Amino acid sequence: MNRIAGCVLLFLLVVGLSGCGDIRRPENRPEIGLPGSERTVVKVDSRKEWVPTSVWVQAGDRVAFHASGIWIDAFIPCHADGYPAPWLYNWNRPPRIPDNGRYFRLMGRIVPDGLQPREDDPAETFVIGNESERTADHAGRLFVFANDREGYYWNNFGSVTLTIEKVSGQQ
Ligand SMILES: [Ca+2]
Repeated sequence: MNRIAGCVLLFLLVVGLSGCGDIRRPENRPEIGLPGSERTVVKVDSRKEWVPTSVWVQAGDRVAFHASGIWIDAFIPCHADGYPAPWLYNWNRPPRIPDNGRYFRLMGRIVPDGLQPREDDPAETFVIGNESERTADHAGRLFVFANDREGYYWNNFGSVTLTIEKVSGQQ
């Protein structure tokens, strides 16, 4: 038995050192391939200020988004289009990205270096919502999030499911 256990340990050690057990996709490889031929599904956790996706785009790529499901901000259930909250804006409590009186809408940002941004940039952030399309004006990795107020993610519940599909662009 000791000999078998030794062989198993040796095998695991060799596999671990050689990286054979690692099937993760390289971080700098595009997940989406030919136009319209592939799609990616991402679960967007409402409690996360940044949700990285495996989607990398090139400038000029056009991407289609479709979100489904319900998430909850404190006691307010809504879908990926969020909910109108002008009273919070009037109270000087807008969300991270000002959004015409809305709260909790699904937002996206394409980040050139692929690393989680340290701070928000409204000019670089765009609305995804339930259904939309977007043409990337620069290359990068797609990050998404519920547009809540900073520091108020702790009282969020649930997630929405986002399907991302490249409809045109480079391979
Ligand atoms: Ca909240």
